[in-house]
Amino acid sequence: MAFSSHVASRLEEQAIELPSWAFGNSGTRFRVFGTPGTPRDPFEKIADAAQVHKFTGLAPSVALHIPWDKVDDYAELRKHAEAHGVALGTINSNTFQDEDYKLGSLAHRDDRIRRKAIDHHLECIDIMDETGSRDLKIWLADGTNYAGQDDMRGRQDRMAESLQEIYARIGEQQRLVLEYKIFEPAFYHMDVPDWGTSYAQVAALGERATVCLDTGHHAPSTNIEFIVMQLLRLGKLGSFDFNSRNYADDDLIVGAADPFQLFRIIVEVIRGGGYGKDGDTAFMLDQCHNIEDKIPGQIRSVLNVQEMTARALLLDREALTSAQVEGDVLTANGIFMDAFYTDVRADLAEYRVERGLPADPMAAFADSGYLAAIAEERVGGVQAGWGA
Ligand code: AOS
Ligand code: ZN
Ligand code: ZN
Repeated sequence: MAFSSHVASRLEEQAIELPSWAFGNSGTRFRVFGTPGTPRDPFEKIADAAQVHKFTGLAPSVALHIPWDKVDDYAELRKHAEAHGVALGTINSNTFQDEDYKLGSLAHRDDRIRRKAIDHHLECIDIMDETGSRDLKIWLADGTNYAGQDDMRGRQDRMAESLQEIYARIGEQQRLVLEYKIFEPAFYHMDVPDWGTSYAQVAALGERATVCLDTGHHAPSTNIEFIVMQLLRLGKLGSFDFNSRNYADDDLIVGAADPFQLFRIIVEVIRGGGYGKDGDTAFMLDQCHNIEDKIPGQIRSVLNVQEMTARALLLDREALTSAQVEGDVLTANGIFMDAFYTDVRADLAEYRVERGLPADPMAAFADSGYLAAIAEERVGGVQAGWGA
């Protein structure tokens, strides 16, 4: 069985943005393991990211993190990316690695520090103008560790003011995307802990401000697909940071821990009009490869997303709707599960070959010798690591 032309053409609409930081070394607070051939600069990170696109056709853009990916000439970086067949994507700001930000950034009590954090975001927007990026993604580490440590209401008000100033500088074709996270690094309260807070903040800004949903940023047993449905319903689901979590913000390979959850999420994205040409919800990865090779780790990730998207596209919505109308609980659930349990791997292999891609991108990349080549070439310099 091959995919229907409808499913095949819907699959062609899929584009997944890769995080530049996935190609640098990372680990836990206990140890960061290096790999031979790890990129030393943003140019090498982009060259590695381009490999993922080359072998899968799924990852045409790369997100940057500032200042980790700071360069002197962004036009040159953009040209370099284009020469490698990819584009520069979302610009991620960083207000969590500077001594000044110990007690917060956009929500800080001290005007000087708040000014510095706002200016950093304005600089990120200048960079977006040069890289041609659409989205500024803001994730704030702001929060407190102890009850009474600071006035939560005052922090919320200051954050709103800071965001307003940043939003005022966002171009007509650009968007501000605000990510939320339940905890970490702050352990009593985060200033943007949940989708409701992110929604309230971006709704106050305007149309070009939306929410970023990182799948690893929720309490255990949260129904994430419900949040996806609600944000799409409200027209505010700007993007995903996809990854897998077993315990906290694990940043493991998407679809590894719970493929069924990924399937349920994608079903809602399609249902809500956020998928492909229908909408503008960006699919991004936010992952770190602590012990596995990074490029194959990213290849596996985008393939996992594609596999669950194919299954979600197979859902018989007409039959599902009639079962729902009939109130036939078990038939409705059975139809849903049938789509999830469909093995699409052979069809995807055929789909790829028809488009000039390798049937098995993991094997083709392994055979390409790229990892051995970069291990040999990239001698000297300092390997990029999480935070650089
Ligand atoms: C942090 O937990 C968030 O997921 C952010 O998206 C962050 O910018 C990214 O993970 C890089 O550290
Ligand atoms: Zn994230
Ligand atoms: Zn995270």
